[in-house]
Amino acid sequence: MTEQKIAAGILAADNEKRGNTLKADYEALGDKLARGGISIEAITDKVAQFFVAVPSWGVGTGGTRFARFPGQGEPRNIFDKLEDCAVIHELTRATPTVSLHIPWDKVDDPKRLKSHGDALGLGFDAMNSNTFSDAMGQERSYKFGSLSHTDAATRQQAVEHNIECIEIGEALGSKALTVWIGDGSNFPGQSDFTRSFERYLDSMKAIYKRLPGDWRIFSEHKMYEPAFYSTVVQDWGTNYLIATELGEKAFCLVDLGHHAPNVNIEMIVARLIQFKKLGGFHFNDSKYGDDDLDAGSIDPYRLFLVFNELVEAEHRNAENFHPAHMIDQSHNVTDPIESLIRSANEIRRAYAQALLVDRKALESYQESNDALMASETLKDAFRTDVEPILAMARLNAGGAIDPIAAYRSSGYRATVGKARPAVAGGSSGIV
Ligand SMILES: [Mn+2]
Repeated sequence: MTEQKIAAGILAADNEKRGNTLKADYEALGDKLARGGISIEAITDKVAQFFVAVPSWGVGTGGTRFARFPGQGEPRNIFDKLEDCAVIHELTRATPTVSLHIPWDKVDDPKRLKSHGDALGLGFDAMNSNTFSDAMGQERSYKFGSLSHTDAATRQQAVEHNIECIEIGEALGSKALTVWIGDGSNFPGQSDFTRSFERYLDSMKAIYKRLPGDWRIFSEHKMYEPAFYSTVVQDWGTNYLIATELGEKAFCLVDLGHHAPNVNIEMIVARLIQFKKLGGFHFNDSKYGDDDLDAGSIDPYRLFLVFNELVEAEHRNAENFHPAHMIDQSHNVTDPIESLIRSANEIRRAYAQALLVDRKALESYQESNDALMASETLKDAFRTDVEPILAMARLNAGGAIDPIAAYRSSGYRATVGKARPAVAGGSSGIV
């Protein structure tokens, strides 16, 4: 029996209030879609089967380089974090797994963590290593890099840390390791591009060797930051080279915030799918850089266009296509639980809208070079208000018609605020 963090009565009462309106809206949308030959039930079923992992670091308040403003009832450790993640899944029914970060979520006994997850109905998604900051008591510093460091012993330490992440993940039932490094340089001439990339590849090969047969390894590129002049894994081209050099269990992870403004991310996604190297996503949104804002909060059309490529690949049964969906956000001014609820819904919204694209018509407009109608075909789908589909998918699965309203009426934040004393620090960050 799964332990419930939100009282069943509160959820039922909130759903009861909204049930009739949802039924009417769902029927109206169903009629509209049926006129275009689309079954609303088929779309609702697909949406209900679409899941995204919550990052453990996302349930704590984030921060910027300037300050961190802790919120009420912040999780003190990974056990508290899992409880917050359970709330998100209970209400959205879209987030059954959590992505952990080591060492932030390191515990003495991973089996205890696994049981805690089981009790809450949560599984474990990709493990994330951290060699972009120094852990307490660590022998060698990552100030000048980790997997690409000039010093062999520092590289070895970073390799061993990644192997430890795999071992913890094995105990938890995870099947993937995500590697993002902060390695790079701040000044022209500071490091040799070729030699540092060679060292990185050698280190990754050592980690890859230890990867269990049914695991995947994801490398995540990022244009800049923390290094401001050059970054070892700076773009999808380098990322593709890594995945190709390592082998068939290696894939590229696309973090939506890790590109220059205006970069055509959906096109990068299409290329990686075409060459069978798309590993998955870190969803978030941004205005300027790696802002880690809520998915779809700045540019929902871009999120839709990314999903348009994913649905297109699904539609044509693209080979080796099973991307991992994960959120990677940092919440500075909102209740992290609310931001993650909203993001999970926005990601499903983009998926639902992309499922509505008339692919036959689109292809025909593309072939006949009808630019306007091709563009309108996408906009038609994007303009459709799919909220009744999302709400019905949640309701059918035991979730909330309006998850944020149900969360607010539950008083969860105030309750944990009493049980969890305020902490000054906190294990969250930007990755
Ligand atoms: Mn990321």
